[in-house]
Amino acid sequence: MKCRKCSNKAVINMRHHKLALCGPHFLDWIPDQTQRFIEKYRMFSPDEKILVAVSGGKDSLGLWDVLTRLGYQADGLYIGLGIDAGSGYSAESQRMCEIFAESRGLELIKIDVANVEGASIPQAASLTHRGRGKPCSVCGLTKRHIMNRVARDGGYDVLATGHNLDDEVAVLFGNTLNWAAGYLARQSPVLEFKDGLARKVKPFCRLYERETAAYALVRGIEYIYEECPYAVGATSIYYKETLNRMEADRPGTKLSFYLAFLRAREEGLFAANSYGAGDALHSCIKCGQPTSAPGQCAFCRTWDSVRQRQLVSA
Ligand code: Q46
Ligand code: ZN
Ligand code: ZN
Repeated sequence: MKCRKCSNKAVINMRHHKLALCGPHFLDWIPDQTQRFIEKYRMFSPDEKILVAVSGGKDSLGLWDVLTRLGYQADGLYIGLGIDAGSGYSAESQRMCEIFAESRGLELIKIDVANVEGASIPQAASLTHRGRGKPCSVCGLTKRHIMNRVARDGGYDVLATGHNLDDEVAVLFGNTLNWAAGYLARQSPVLEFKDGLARKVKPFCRLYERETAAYALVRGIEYIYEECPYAVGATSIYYKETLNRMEADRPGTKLSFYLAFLRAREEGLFAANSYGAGDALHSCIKCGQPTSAPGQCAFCRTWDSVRQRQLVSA
């Protein structure tokens, strides 16, 4: 297979785009596409300060790389979850982020959950019995809170995550199977949050996972291959496998499913389920972050109960 642009040997064939590219042309194509999506969805402008949430994986480090190549001011945020599970997952993912930042002279903010909150994510999950033996519910809640806090305290305009098309389509598929209209209304490449929260953006949302993986590989980015050990058996992985089978039979299925959804959303299909002006959020009385009910937010309630249980069991 030859590169469409120069006839050298192609490193990737993107059947859904009917496009094969060599290494150098593919390394240009990914930032070009990303810039197009940034502009199309009005994610941010060159003078805005971006915080990229990095996990040490190919998507988030690839995104950080692309944003700095495009000339944006982007710092990294690594959240140490304290997940070991025999594989040293958190230690290794942190190491990948550090290597990446140091080799490029970039600013990496590191927040260790156990240091700041007094317990690692698995410890907190087992103390609160939240999430039926899996720490994902405490983890998601905690990551969201810390990202918002760091973005707010650091004066960042935008919070960028490395979600790729496969991630977005798996979420969309799950929400569609359940007709979760509220979630469908909120799934978007850009989340404009009021109440002092940073805007959330996903500049890789139209890139297949295969493409972000190839980018990291061709670009020589060192990243952690393993997924978090708690991701095993997640429904989202089952959806991804199902969608991969559909994509193999009909290239472009995932992209057209996602784009058709965005069009329908744009045309107001879920407008009735969006947050309206009447759904004003409250400020958490403890941390000040927005919350749907008056009083403490879910993060503060969860971590207060973790600390109380630690005292009881001490
Ligand atoms: S939520 Fe669950 Fe992930 Fe947290 S515990 Fe691991 S799998 S990292 S996106
Ligand atoms: Zn080429
Ligand atoms: Zn709070």
